[in-house]
Amino acid sequence: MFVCFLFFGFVFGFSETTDSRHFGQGQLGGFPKWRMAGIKRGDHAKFWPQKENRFLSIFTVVTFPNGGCAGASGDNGTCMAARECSARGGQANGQCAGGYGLCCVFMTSCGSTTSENGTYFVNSGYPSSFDGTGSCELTVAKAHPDVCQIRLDFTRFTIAGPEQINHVCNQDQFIVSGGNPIPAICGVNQGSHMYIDAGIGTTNPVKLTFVTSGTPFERMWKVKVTQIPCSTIYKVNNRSRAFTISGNSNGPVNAMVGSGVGPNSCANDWLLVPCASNVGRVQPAQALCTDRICGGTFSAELSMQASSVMSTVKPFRLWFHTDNVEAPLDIGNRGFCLNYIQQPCTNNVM
Ligand SMILES: [Ca+2]
Repeated sequence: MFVCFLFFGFVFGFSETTDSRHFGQGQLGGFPKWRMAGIKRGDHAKFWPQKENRFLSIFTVVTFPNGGCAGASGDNGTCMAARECSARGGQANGQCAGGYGLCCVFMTSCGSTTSENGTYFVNSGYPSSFDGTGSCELTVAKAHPDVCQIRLDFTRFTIAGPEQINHVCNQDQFIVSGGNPIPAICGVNQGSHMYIDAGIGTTNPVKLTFVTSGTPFERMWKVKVTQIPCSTIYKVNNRSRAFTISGNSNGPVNAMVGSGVGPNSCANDWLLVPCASNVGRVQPAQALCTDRICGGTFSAELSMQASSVMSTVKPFRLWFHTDNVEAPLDIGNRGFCLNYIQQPCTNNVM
């Protein structure tokens, strides 16, 4: 089937090196590899520090923060007293705070609800695989009204992949509901992560659901669920200025395109989408398209107006080129993120 490739949306962080990468033939129904700027593992250790007292004797009081800790199993947990860990449904997993606390790991599976930051959501029978059909749901309630994002880290994520023709997840699916809309994904996504906008204040809980169906398959998942307060620096920033690849991007910058000379061409850093054109543009007899896209606005034309971009060049590939030079104009660049869909041309997206 003849299909077009449609690119839209963004937020993608990157560390620049001299590089030219291509992101080819995306596995629709799989999940694009996202890297967000400014996020580190373990940042949840800064999550609402509290104090826990433990009395050793009448005269000695030892206090330690309920910070993040590395459990003996390698899983991350929260350092707390044994009785608190037990009361909150966690499992002690090694010591922390110089032996005065226990690293409390929260791990749960189908049909449960959690409000514990850093909970692991695993398949039934984990660490064994799961080869059944049905629906496995975790409800994530906010640990605090100030939470407005949830990060999912796919420590393990293997479920049946999409069908081979239209790449639709028609057997297994991982579905996020209750937050901002996210397409269902499937296949192998181990090592990837996902952010969910959970809204401000007390909102409906986010639900994470694995639906398994079809032929027998050895499935396994272990998803770390981290709750991110709105005020923290490790929250993914809003989508403004979310496409900034070249040019002085500390203020509004138009789209820059092509490899020519002049201030509006892409001579340093760029995305390359073969023969890209804006969706909705009335094409002249001689089709106009560009390859390189950079600047502060995502569009295949010189414009301050962002646009979805399409390409009909197969195989579908996306290159990202950088030149290892940031000063003076590229220092404020934040990178990019693209959503994409494969679109049958019978849909006439032109
Ligand atoms: Ca550069």
